[in-house]
Amino acid sequence: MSYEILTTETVADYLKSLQAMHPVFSRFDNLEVIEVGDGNLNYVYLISNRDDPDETVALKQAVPYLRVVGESWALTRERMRFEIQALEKQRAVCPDLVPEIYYSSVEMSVVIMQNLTKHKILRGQIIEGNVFPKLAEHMSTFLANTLFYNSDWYLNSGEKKEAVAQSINPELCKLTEDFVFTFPYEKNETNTYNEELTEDDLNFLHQDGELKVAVAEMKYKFMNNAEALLHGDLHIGSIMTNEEETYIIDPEFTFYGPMGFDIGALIGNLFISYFSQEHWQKLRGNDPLEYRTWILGTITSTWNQFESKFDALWKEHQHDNDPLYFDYPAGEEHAKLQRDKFLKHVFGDTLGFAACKMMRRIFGLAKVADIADIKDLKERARIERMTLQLGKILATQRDQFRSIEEVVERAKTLSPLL
Ligand code: ADP
Ligand code: SR1
Ligand code: MG
Repeated sequence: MSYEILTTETVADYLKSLQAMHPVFSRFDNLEVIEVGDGNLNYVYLISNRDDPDETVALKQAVPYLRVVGESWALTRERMRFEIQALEKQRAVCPDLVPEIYYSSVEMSVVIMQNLTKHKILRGQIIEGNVFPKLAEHMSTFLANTLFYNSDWYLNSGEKKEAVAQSINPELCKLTEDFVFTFPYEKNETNTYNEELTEDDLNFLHQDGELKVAVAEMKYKFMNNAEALLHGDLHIGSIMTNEEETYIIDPEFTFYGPMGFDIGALIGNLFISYFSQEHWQKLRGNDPLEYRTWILGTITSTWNQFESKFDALWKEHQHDNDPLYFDYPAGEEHAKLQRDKFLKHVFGDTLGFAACKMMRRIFGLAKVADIADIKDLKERARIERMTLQLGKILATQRDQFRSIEEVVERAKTLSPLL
């Protein structure tokens, strides 16, 4: 079928026309179709049989423009090809953490996948103050498996280069280069921000030489360091959870980039949650201590578990590609030195990217509800300033922190737990 933009009216007929949907739905004449896309780019429909709600799928379609801006901002539909490919690769190494794909069509820019009916977007859940005891365990597994198995530490030289070639995603990389690493740090017409922020706040981000250089360095790493296949947009709006399970969705920004970009996206967003929960918990009459302790514990444990899981995978496969390189009496010890040094580099990158991902949400076009939904604009500005401060510290001092615990302590000095 040649490309056409689906609507709530046409989705049911489209599903009926697909052989792959016949084992899923027993009938197509009583389907409920709801559009739930709350992302910046695409349309997502949840479809279920009114007679048997277990017969259900989620259908995502890319349109030839950037949804958040409108048709005036053209964007090819190529992004769906990358999303399908990344979902398949991620599910291959994390079958319990990525939705099952039932059908995909590059021509229609469509993916039809498991409808996560028992899960909700993590950002909303965190704003509501819900706790997810297994989040760090699941996210550290996702990060360790996807980053390790899609890197040179596992793939052989030819496989890796072929994979890089298949994953060049120039349009969406350019969006990140612009909206994460450039526009928020300059007087750009796309920027929007809280009217309570002052010229001093703007200059804090726009005219600090050390910070500008640090952000430019992170952008250069993003553009050049093809370390592993990334999710590419791993903020807490790309995670669907309940108490038992975690699913990672929406990898359309995927490409071969620096590992710390994915880890930093998650950790940076959790720091935004930490700062903004000071407001949300008090608004609900709660003592913020317990919930914010859980957020900081999740940050700490995500990094620490990622580090040990990645190290274990690497140790297991250390000799696969180069069996002779560390084949001598002190070889195991030297291999460990190599792993430690690389993971230290990933840690520094993680902090630098976390910083950029946090700061972009204050002045840039794309906001996050944790902060943007705070109605009291003075209170919102206070939290935004903390976010900017931690961002500046992490970007400029990223290679000086020795542990995630130290970073968490630094965040607590800006916003004490109580
Ligand atoms: P975009 O690419 O536009 O950012 P997302 O992939 O983030 O779109 O999806 C937008 C919304 O659609 C999500 O926030 C979530 O509410 C819903 N959604 C996406 N995939 C699924 C799924 N597999 N099951 C249930 N809901 C989903
Ligand atoms: C203008 S693109 C806005 C953002 O939406 C996506 O979720 C990415 O984070 C991107 O930067
Ligand atoms: Mg999204």
